[in-house]
Amino acid sequence: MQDDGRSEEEKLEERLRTHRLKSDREFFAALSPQQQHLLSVKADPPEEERRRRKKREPEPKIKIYTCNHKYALPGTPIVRPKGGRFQDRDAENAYKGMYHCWKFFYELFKRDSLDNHGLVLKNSIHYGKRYGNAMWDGKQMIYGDGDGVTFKTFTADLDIIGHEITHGLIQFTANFAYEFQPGALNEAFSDIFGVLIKQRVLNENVKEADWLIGSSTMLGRKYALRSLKAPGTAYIGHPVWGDDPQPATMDGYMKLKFSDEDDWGGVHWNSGIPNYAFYVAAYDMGGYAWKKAGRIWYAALMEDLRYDSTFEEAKKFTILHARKIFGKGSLEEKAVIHGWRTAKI
Ligand code: ASN
Ligand code: ZN
Repeated sequence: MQDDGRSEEEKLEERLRTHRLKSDREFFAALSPQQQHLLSVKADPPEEERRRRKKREPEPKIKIYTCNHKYALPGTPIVRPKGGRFQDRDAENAYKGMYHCWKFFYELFKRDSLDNHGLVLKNSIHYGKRYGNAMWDGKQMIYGDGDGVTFKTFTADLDIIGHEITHGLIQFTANFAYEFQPGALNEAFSDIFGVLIKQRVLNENVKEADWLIGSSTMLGRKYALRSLKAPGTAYIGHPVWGDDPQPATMDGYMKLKFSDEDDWGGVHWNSGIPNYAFYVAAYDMGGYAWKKAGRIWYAALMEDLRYDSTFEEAKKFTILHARKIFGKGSLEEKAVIHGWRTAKI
């Protein structure tokens, strides 16, 4: 396989951050909401807060920082000119992306930010040197610029921004462990809301949408990071990554170890299975996926799913919510059952 041209140091920095991510997330996930607040960006000063309150409708609170290609977080704050836009394209992408994510959860579900209490959405761009990842680290968003060979900037896809912010939402809600089946659910719900946020902005129905994650960020016209419509086909014969290993059905479940190299039990691979169940269910329902299937999956995430939930439980609770929202024997209930059955759960 071809090398992506980065130095050993750059690759090690990348591995270090990815490794830390798991323990950082675990640390934050174990805190109470009050403790999490102590460590998040402080709310606006009273004057500004009062002004906002008067308007009654909450607004997203978005902060952008630049790491200037260093690894210290959060970096230097940069401010969006009033009535204008950021000159830095990544700053603008991150800002707009956050805005769309916030609006998605507020307009559809009346949820004001990740904690439903207007948590400030903090974003650091230009993280590290040619850093090939983006993430929610437990308290903020981080975006690398990519190596320019396999990846370009990680702010290029709204579905990636939506994926990462959904990790934040999950931390405040179902709080899935980041390993094995709950880890794969963590990944799948992040992919699912990632694509839904994008589909809603583009006003695409289930047939029009491409159901891909990272099609702009991963360089090469034929390549994306993951496909919810056809897991295992997002990239084939990629010069660095080879073939997409994601299974779409439970008989292909990858039994992997609890280690960094094994992706903590294959959380980014086995997510193909619940991703596919969602896609099939949404496709059966037709129309806009965020209106019905998205609503069902959101309700299960908010009300029933937990730290150690399995695929079986995700199935059980999404069926339950389909029935609760749309009625017993409804087309929507049948679609959810069909989705999980197609994924062989
Ligand atoms: N971008 C990755 C994700 O959000 C970061 C990671 O978990 N390794 O899943
Ligand atoms: Zn993820």
